[in-house]
Amino acid sequence: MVDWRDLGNIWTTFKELDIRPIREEAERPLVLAFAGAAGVGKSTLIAALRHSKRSRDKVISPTLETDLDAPTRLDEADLVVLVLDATRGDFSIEADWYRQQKDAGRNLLVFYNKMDALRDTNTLSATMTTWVGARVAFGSARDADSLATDFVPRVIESLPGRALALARRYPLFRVAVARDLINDTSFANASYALGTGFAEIVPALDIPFNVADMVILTKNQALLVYKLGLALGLSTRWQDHFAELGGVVGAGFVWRQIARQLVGLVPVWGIVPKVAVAYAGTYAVGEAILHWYQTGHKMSGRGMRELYADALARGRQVAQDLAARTPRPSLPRVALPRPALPRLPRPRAKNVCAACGAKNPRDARFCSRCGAQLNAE
Ligand SMILES: Nc1nc2c(ncn2[C@@H]2O[C@H](COP(=O)(O)OP(=O)(O)O)[C@@H](O)[C@H]2O)c(=O)[nH]1
Ligand SMILES: [Mg+2]
Repeated sequence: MVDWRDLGNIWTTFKELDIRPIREEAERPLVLAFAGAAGVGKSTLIAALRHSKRSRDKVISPTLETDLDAPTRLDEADLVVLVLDATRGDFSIEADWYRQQKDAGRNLLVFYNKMDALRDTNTLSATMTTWVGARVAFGSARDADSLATDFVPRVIESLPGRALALARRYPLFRVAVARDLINDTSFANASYALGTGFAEIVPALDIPFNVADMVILTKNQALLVYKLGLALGLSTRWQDHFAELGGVVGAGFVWRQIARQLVGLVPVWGIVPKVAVAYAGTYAVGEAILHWYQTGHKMSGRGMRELYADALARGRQVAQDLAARTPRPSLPRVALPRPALPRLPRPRAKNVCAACGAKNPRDARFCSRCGAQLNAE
């Protein structure tokens, strides 16, 4: 029996979840390999992947580093990154190597490194035809920001379904993977809320959800918290998440705080507030956790209020977009008898003189300008 005071409480919901498959996926081994000529920046790139601002993180990230002439143990790799030094113009050795590896069925990504040192990008675009059909990324292994914009999303795309394991082992991917998780779950909750029809306010809670909604939405929120914990490198035991994250998101009763900001708008918006709250409640929890991970501090009360306002603004936008995209039920077409329209006289061609081109009244038989005979109708 659901106790309404427990509705929306992530920590109570946790106990009912089967988190084992998620944990197993996050712990499944994942190996990245970096291949390339000497000095292209493989070791620098590997160090960047492992780097974590939070010193308490001890990350075990299995990587292989190999030259092109001695490709060792690449079968173990889930993804092989071919690292190029963008300042060198000739990649013919790399091109041969790439074709061999492609034929061997390997999962490959081409990375143009040292883009910061490149003077002339024209020489580079000429080499692009070598990698037709491949995933290609550009950046600088020395600059984490440049890696975040291109390299990070390309690697995530290259390893579908492996984002948790990737982020867990290689801290460089953590924020990007966490953001994807937050956005996907918030959007899924918004879609769910849209699908379940009109808002019903739960009287004791001031929340535009019914009991069944709350159970589903909070379950998704709890799963998000657990996945975020895994992606950000926390322990796989949910009890530890409770200790770490409990203080960060409170009792998880974010729905109510968010819903409070909506007071008075419910009658005007119809379905929108429910969908917006479903999005915003999930988004705020995720962002609060990410903030804690990035800064090491719990968000302040003021920070939380700002976060709620931002979350709700996003939620409103998503709700409106979703509602606009949902097809309205169309009425069946009924064949009605067409009313008979009065017949109007058809406009007739003007009476134009074949000899001089002058226009004449329709009933004229001779041209008023040149006197020639007009074609009788
Ligand atoms: N300008 C620049 N230098 C880099 C970059 N990445 C690596 N390097 C430098 O290139 C040299 C070789 O790097 P290293 O990682 O040891 O190459 P490896 O032999 O492929 O492992 C070092 O001096 C690095 O500092 C980059 O993105 N930009
Ligand atoms: Mg090296």
